[in-house]
Amino acid sequence: MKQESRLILALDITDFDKAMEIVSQTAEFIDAIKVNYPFVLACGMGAVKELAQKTNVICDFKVADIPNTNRLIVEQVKKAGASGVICQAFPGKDSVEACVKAAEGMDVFVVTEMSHPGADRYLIPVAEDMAELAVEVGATGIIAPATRPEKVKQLREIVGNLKILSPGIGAQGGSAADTIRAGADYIIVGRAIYQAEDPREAARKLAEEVSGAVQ
Ligand code: NUP
Repeated sequence: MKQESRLILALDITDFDKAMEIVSQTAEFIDAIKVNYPFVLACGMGAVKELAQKTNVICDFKVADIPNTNRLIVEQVKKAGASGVICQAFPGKDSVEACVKAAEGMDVFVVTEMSHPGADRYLIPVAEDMAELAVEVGATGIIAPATRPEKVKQLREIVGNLKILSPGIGAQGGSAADTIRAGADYIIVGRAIYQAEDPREAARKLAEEVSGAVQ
């Protein structure tokens, strides 16, 4: 995945034409597109294949099953031409390992602590351990919360040079510059771009903010 703007667009749009319009408006400022269930359930894996021919696509399927099912899911993601997949850590080492193995070189990002407030109950207490798991299994990187930049900094200490992708900018309250300064490699942004009056300008401003914060 290229590392130029360090901006990943979260394409949580259920209308295919609208989604493609946002993609073409913002393409200049985007390193990759992250698709999630809203887009895939509405538009199908065919739409993912189409996007993957134009740019890097990360499938945010938060894969969280037994190893065999995880393998089957990741094989489909690979077949669609995506460059990465996001999986959950909580099913355990064998499940995450199955994702890495099936990915065969495709990027695998492991969710640690999620960005929303409710992460306090189950995820925040075990986030460091999840980051260690990502290192153990040879994942490409982790997902860490832009809503808690101090946590991004702590998790960076654990994951070394693994990639850190951080969602939670804008609509969830996080700051792009603070997140990058805390050690994230990429920020993931959805609503602050696709709901903006001028999505291209919103993406351009975020890319500018990020480049100002990169040391
Ligand atoms: O902890 C996480 N927080 C989060 O928001 C892990 C995620 N994968 N996401 C995803 O990032 C979320 O599902 C959405 O696709 C995107 C953030 O979107 P927005 O809040 O910028 O609109």
